[in-house]
Amino acid sequence: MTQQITPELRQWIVAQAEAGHSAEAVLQSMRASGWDEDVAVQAMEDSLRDHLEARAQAQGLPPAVAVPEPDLDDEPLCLDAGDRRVAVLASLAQPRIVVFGGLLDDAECEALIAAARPRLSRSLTVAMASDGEEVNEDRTSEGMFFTRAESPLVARIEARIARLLRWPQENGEGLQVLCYRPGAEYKPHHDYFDPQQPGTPTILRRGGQRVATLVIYLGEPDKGGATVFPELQLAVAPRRGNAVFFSYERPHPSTRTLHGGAPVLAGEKWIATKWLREREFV
Ligand code: PD2
Ligand code: ZN
Repeated sequence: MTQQITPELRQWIVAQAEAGHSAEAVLQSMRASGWDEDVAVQAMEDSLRDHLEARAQAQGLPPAVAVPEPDLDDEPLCLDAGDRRVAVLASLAQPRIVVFGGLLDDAECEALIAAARPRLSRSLTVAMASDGEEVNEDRTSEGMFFTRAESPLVARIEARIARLLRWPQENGEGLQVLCYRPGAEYKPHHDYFDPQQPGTPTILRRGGQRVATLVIYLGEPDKGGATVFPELQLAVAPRRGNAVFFSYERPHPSTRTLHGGAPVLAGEKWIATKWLREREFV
């Protein structure tokens, strides 16, 4: 017999949480009144998620959307990315941040750098106010974009990322390669497009919002150059072949995904960034 999750049950779950009862305690009482464990867990997850979302929207936040998410359910040490196994080195649930080890091998990093190097120019950021691109003093790196599946190497890496993050390859922007020389940095920012800016509706026509970022380290500096999350006091070391992933379910600072590239102090830092959109990026 299937057990019905009624509005009354949902309200009861929310009331328990608001009264400060732990998830474990609520689950225990549901089990004691005859609820199947899986049904109870699902009912709790759905009720609390919907309740929090209603509250967020009542406060004027933009709606939450689905985001890419690697499969960390059984606390794996490694994930199958199709043609490669990728290590899970660290993860944070809220905001969702995952550090991966060995996403690319040394030869792949070298090949991406070699293909990008002759095409570098001073990085532009999307100029939100005018919907064009402009040189930005907050971003003192040099960069270039590959088009999607531009070469067999780029296509292979994109397929690996799609499998790892369980997000369609066509929802990705082209890989961007950046080089930071000593002194270069990327000041803290959010990667989503600010809904308040006049240029944003035009940008969103190409596949909706950005919902996640994967920064892959291709070349290590000798010192400095961490990817930093100032609100979390988290710094990810830029080790070659590793990557940091983070997602943001709404274009709002409440996601606490403010992040930057700390100044390179010695040597050169090379990265490839993959930004993931809600829908196919055209
Ligand atoms: O280079 C980085 O660590 C970095 C920091 C912040 C890259 C990006 N943002 C990005 O490409 O969005
Ligand atoms: Zn960024």
